[in-house]
Amino acid sequence: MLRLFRAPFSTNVERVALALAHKGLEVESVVISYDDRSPVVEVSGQGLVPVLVDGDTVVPDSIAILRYLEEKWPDPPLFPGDPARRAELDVFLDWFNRVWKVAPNAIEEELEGDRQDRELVKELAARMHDSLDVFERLLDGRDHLLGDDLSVADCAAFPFLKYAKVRDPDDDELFHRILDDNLQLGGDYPRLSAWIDRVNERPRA
Ligand SMILES: N[C@@H](CCC(=O)N[C@@H](CS)C(=O)NCC(=O)O)C(=O)O
Repeated sequence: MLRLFRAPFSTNVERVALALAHKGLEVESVVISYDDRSPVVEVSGQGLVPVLVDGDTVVPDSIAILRYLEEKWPDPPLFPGDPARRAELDVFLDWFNRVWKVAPNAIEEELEGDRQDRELVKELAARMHDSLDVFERLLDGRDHLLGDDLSVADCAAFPFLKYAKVRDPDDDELFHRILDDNLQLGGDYPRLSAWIDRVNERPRA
């Protein structure tokens, strides 16, 4: 049985939970609290979730886990078989993780600091809101971010973009409030709005 180390409301865990359910895989969950990461440190040598344990194999990092799942359980697929489409997916994942996420992470850092640079926060917030156009255009004429079918792009982006529409009332994490505050759809972005509903209906492991 696969074991998944997870924490409540974790965006990066939800990426994996969507992928596991899509592939019909079940996991035994080990739910940790951020106040005590010792179980996850013990198994993986670092304190972040998700971590997947498959027998003797320990895989930290959500995207590495998604790649591992695809390698071992390729059907139903979450990565395209065609090399060019696959390269496009790699570019999207890299952009999302290393470019798109910069603004909300930087706002969080500012808000947690002693003195806030209000102008910088405003600029970063505008950058976040402007990015909604990119997703709206990616969904032009198709149901998912990189094609008609669900892919790893949807699993990776949905747990962050969903805050444009949905937030559990018990979820009060600062990072998630930043997403909620700065991704409001305001009645626009019909394709993005429908995509959030579509992916949100999917099961999670
Ligand atoms: N690059 C890692 C990031 C993992 C990560 O930041 N996980 C968050 C939960 S979404 C975490 O464990 N946070 C604990 C903390 O920072 O205190 C991944 O994609 O899995």
